Amino acid sequence: MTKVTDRIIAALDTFRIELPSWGFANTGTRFGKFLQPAAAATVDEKFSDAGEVHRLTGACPTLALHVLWDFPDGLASASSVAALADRYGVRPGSINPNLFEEQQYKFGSFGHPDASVRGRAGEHVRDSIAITRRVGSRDVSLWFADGSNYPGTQNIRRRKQWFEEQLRAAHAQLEGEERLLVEYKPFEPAFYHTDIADWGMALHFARAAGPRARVLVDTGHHYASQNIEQIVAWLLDEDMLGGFHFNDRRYADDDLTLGSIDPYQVFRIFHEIQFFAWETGRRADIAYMVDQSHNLKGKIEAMIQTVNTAQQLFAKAALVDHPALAQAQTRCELIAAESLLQDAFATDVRPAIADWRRSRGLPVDPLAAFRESGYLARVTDERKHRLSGISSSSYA
Ligand code: RM4
Ligand code: MN
Ligand code: MN
Repeated sequence: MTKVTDRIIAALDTFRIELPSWGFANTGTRFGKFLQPAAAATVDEKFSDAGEVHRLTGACPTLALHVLWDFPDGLASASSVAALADRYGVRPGSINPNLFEEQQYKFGSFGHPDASVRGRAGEHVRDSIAITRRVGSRDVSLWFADGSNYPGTQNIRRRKQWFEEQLRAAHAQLEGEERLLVEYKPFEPAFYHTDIADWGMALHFARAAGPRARVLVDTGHHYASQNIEQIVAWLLDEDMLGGFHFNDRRYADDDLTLGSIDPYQVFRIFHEIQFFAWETGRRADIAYMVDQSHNLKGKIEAMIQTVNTAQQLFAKAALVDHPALAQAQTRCELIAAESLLQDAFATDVRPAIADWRRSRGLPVDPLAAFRESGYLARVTDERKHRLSGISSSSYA
């Protein structure tokens, strides 16, 4: 075995990607949905589809779940959801509370000026932590739609303080290894201010919450051309990087397939993580999650494509010669340093990934294996009769 193959195999053995349950369901844009007859409608079907992706890729043992959509009876749904894990070979992953869909959240949740709404939002997060524990998961992933649309309409400082209070109270509910992940987003659905607009605010709130809170970086939640790998490097150095929501974008929060627009950026993010591990001897505890919902592509195929791309970019980043890079940086040898990244990025890692798959008893081409498996035809047949009853007019 060559050294390149060894490095790639070692990297892939540590690399696990969590898929989102909502990525298998019919979703769309604010203009409408294009319904797919094979889309999952129940949590059982979402586990089944995720199980298929894991069976073919060997890299996706957990499924991110959404409290409102996947636990219709809250905590009472937890044991039936946990049972699906045994059935489909995929464990529940991060638990995502929903603090944005109900009418009461029109003007916010943790940042709502009405204390009773804030209180109910806090209860929902408390329930979500209980669900997390009951299904044997660890991370509670918080994303807030909170913000305002017009200057002067909200007290930004008060809202910040309410967030601090609520996050501290939520953190106090954690036990053992459980973590709170705090996600930021600069705009949408609020278009004047969002209460957690960037990584600095998320870092502040995670610290205010308590020692088991970390920042979640959604790659689509930045202004155009922002240097995301620098944010990642800073969070690593502060021991505050909790996880990712991966997707790609060209304009805003486009939720396109990972690496479809700018694969070099994903590579640079993975490079910062692996460079950190080499330099410090510590592997950061990072939840790699996908946050994509495919409106046009086949959902399961798009997930397999995503995993494949993520593995390729992670493997390429594992090829950067770290000692040589450290030396070139110290000596300010710019072209030498830059070329170490470019050479790794240009390496064709597909043969080594194929070796890894073969040695783990996985199909060498998971997408082809999926197309040959007959799974899509089977579930299309089982699920298509429901299409007529589903509305195509709303987002979720
Ligand atoms: C947001 C964000 C969250 C996701 C919601 C529905 O843009 O990415 O992670 O849960 O969308
Ligand atoms: Mn996200
Ligand atoms: Mn998003």
